Amino acid sequence: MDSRTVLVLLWMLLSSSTGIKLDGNGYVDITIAISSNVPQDNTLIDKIKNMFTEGSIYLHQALEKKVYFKEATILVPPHWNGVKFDRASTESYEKAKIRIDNADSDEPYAHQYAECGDEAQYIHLTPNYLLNDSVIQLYGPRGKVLVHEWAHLRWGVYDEYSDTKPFYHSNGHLAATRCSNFINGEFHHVNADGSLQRCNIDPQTLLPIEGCKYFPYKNQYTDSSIMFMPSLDSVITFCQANEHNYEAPNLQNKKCGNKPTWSVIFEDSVDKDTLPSLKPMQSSPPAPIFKVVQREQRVICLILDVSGSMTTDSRILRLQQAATHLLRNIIEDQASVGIVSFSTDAKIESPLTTIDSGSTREELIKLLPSKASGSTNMCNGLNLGLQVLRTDDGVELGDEIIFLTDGEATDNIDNCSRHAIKTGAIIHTIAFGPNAANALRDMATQTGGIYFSPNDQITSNQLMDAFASLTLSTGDYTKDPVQLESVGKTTSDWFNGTVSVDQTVGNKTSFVIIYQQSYPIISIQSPSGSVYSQTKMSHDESLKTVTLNVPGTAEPGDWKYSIQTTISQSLTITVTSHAASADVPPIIVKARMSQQFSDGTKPMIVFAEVSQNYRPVINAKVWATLESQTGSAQELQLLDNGAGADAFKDDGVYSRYFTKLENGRISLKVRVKNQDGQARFIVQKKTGAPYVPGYVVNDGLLRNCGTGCRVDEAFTMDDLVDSISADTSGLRCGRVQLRIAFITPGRVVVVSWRRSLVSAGYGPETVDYGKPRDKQTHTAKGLYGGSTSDQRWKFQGSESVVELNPPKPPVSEEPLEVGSFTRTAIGESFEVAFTGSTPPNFPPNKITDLSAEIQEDSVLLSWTAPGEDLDQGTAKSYEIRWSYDLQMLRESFSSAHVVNTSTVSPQEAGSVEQHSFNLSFTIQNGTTLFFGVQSEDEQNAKSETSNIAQASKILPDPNPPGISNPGLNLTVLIISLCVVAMVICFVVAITTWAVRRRKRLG
Ligand SMILES: [Ca+2]
Ligand SMILES: [Ca+2]
Ligand SMILES: [Ca+2]
Repeated sequence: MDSRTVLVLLWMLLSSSTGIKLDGNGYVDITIAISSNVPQDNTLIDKIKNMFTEGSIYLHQALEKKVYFKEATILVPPHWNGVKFDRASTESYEKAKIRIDNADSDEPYAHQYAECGDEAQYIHLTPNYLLNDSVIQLYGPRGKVLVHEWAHLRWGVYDEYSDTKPFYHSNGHLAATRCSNFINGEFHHVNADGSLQRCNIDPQTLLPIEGCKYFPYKNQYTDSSIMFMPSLDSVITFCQANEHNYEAPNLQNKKCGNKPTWSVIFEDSVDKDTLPSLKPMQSSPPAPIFKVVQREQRVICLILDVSGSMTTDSRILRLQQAATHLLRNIIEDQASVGIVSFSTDAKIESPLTTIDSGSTREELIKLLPSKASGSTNMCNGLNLGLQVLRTDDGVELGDEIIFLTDGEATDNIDNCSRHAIKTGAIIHTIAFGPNAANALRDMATQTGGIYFSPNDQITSNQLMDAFASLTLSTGDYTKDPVQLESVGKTTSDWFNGTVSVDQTVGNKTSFVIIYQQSYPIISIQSPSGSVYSQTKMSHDESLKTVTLNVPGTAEPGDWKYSIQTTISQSLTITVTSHAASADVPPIIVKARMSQQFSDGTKPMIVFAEVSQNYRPVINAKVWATLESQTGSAQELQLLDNGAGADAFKDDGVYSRYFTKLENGRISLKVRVKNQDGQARFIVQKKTGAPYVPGYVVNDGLLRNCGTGCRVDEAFTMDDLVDSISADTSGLRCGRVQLRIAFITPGRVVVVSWRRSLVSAGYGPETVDYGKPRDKQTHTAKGLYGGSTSDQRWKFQGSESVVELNPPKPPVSEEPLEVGSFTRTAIGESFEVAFTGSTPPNFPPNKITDLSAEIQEDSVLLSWTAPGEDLDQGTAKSYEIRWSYDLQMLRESFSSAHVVNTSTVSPQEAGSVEQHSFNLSFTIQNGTTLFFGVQSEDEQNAKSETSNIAQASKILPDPNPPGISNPGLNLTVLIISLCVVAMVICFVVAITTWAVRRRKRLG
């Protein structure tokens, strides 16, 4: 093993040791943070505990008794009092994977935007969701909803329901988007007054029109799936291959290549190496152990390297400039700060001092070291810093260290870093220059700190950015600094620009200008034209820094700065502000990479999230700059288009692949602008447990009707395979229900198949359900026994009884204009180390938004073009294939029918591609076809197969079933409802048969 491989393994080992992990069968290190926006209510703590205790039992049940919640920590806000909470250690709001905060809606969700199988960002729950028990009715038991959200968060699976495509056609039949295939229900339209109406069918698409809802039967005979509807009592686990609905147009199929959730959890998730071999627990899991902790005012020690090498490139000056910015504009009031410097020896420059005024800040700034010499004994510095942190209360627990150094340690830092990690302090590390020790990164990763590796380019302003981002949010973003601008230029004349102050910010606004050599001429103009000249700014000659603190709340609009220099020098400007109002959270930007380390085998993705109070900001212009230690920089525009690297269109998360990898440490900086005034706040449905409109509680079983009903019979699978019939003699009302049991490896699944065509007045009769083995007999017409006359079938008293849930509280969905704004943000630095000697060639990205339409006999496919390298450049060619069989296309793309693409030449990545073609035969009405696309680059590297698009040929029906007709009487209405329900049941039966057949063949 070479040293690089060791480094990679070590890094992977260390990175997996942070955040949530599995300790045997139990999940530990789960942090649930309550935002400081939440007023004190100690019952919230009990509700969280109950949710996890109940969730642990569901989790255990869902995954074959393999896992449960073992230990969790609840972080309460600093202002909660009256109870002695334990002291928080490294827990923080921003790193917590479960966040409790107010939002526009009480809908629980997981903030998820990575690839299938990747961990999501966090689970969001509102205080009202936890406190108000009426929501249980809408979403299901909290413990089970938690397992649903946990599956998003931990295993990167997606929802199996769809609000946008609740219905689809499956070979001519209408089906509900659901998993398992054996979930049964009915379609109803709920009127404004709460009455039910049958769903109207769109004559063009033959799909129910908007407003039609799927109501599941309260009693189901399948135990999956939690990602579809956790509120159903029988649902306790995830969809496995034998019940998975491969065709449903839901996110799980789209994002995960039509793979069942169970398979993603066991084969692709972060737990894939552990779960398959984990032994089920012999007994029921013990209740989770909870800790409730609180973080009070920040206690920070700056530990600063003043070794001889800090004189290189005037690093010591830049350290002073950036630390001054931190002390003057970033650290909040009431925080305590100590300063330690180290080289050969270490020295306390300032003991812990509580910041209570501007003058305390200036006192601390004066104590920053300004001279550098000697060697780099990091342990001396680290140990003295820890000592300073103990001076207030005897411990370092929950305190913070900002450790800055520029080089390799003279001593062995491993000797002291392990101890420092164990103290429970949060350690942020800034490894200045290219040679800093890896232990610095590990200290940050393992203590919930932030790791930065700024380079020496003055104009990239990275050290200022690093210090400016060392905040520790409590979830109340009105208290945190917001960086509006950070930019630099080397010039011998003008350095001009505009910074937009938007409505959400303006308080404590500062412009900090740093020059390299000689004091330039500076002028700053407010939107209404007031000019701030140099006399209104403060100038620190030794720090080569000019500061303008705008008094009061800075006027919203475009602020213009003009800086003029007569000699060639580097200049930077940093603009920071705070919320304009205590009750309007500002627009914030978070930047991150999909991985903190890459060996080039898996593409890296750059993400920037633009939001305001959890609302996405869309249509903004977002650029990322990725800069290496050597100063080579790449600029990428990040897109929110739902194609390539971007998981969802218009979710305020802007993404792009980072393809031009380079060995070494790389920093990430993002700039955001509302360039053409198009940016909007929107309310967007996130991935999470579904709201259930209601249930069919009387599911038409014969036991519920009057005299003359029969109890349903149980049938075995063999009965089903040969023929199904039921003697309905004596029946006067209701439906016939058949229960079909079949055994899959490991469990018994009971499927119900209902029929609703008992006639009154025709006397005893045998209803032939046909032979499932023969697909042809199962046309919709066949189901009616050959009759098309509605009058023939009458229903007496067994219509569905639907229990409606209260409607979801409405949320304003009006997109709001954002107005001009600018933001900059940096992400943690990351590292690239190729296993081979050359950078890898990436194929075009997988197409994720392929859609298909059939009109007459022509097929129209649309998708977003991938590039030569993932989502950049232009791919060489496309290969389009289709099949009648979805599974066949998924599993054996190259043997599916090929479409001639010789005339199609790919456009540049991000363009809209459309290709229309005729198949060489007439497509039968009702036929469903499946399509997939692969792309190839110049080096013949092939992309993964796209998402599978499906299209059905539907001839418009001049008399579509269910078209609204006010003259119809109630009986007919009910029949129509049941007709729809029957078609669903029919699809179920076919699937059952198909599963059975596959099993036999297998
Ligand atoms: Ca302390
Ligand atoms: Ca997006
Ligand atoms: Ca390529």
